[in-house]
Amino acid sequence: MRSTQARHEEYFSFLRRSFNNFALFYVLMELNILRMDYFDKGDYIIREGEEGNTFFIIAKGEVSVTQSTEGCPEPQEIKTLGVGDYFGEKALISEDVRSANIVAKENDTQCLVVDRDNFNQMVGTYEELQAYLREYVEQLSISDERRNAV
Ligand code: WNU
Repeated sequence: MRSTQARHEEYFSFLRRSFNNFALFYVLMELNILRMDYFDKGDYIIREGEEGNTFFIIAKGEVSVTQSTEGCPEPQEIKTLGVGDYFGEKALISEDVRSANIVAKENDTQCLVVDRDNFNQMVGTYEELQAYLREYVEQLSISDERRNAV
């Protein structure tokens, strides 16, 4: 029996190979399952506290993840994400408002965008992917508490 980890790696490697496949990419764009959004340096892709119905995959550029924490007048940078990284899953999975800011770090940052319905369909197909994301999102909530996010 293959480990869950090994199967996740298979899914992700499948996804990576698929996104290199121009035909599939084209079909997903044509079917409006995927769209590309463009941002300039300093643009807010996500704002904490707002409602959100979209999931993002970075196709070009870098973004900064920032969050308001107790006792700090400005949101603090908690990490940066680059090409192939994704974000925005937490609001969809925990049915909550956005829990951090996502800010473009470069001009012409490009993100593939998937809406809630397509995200649920995508994730719902793979029970293990769903379990994996739920677990990950719980970890994010724990690290939010540790840094006293407001
Ligand atoms: C963090 N705390 C919170 C990141 C991306 C994907 C995964 C980490 Cl699986 P949202 C804001 C988004 C949130 C996450 C992202 O920011 N995020 C974090 C944290 O420590 N959010 N609360 N680190 S990068 C990241 C894991 O995607 O989803 O819809 O919007 O709340």
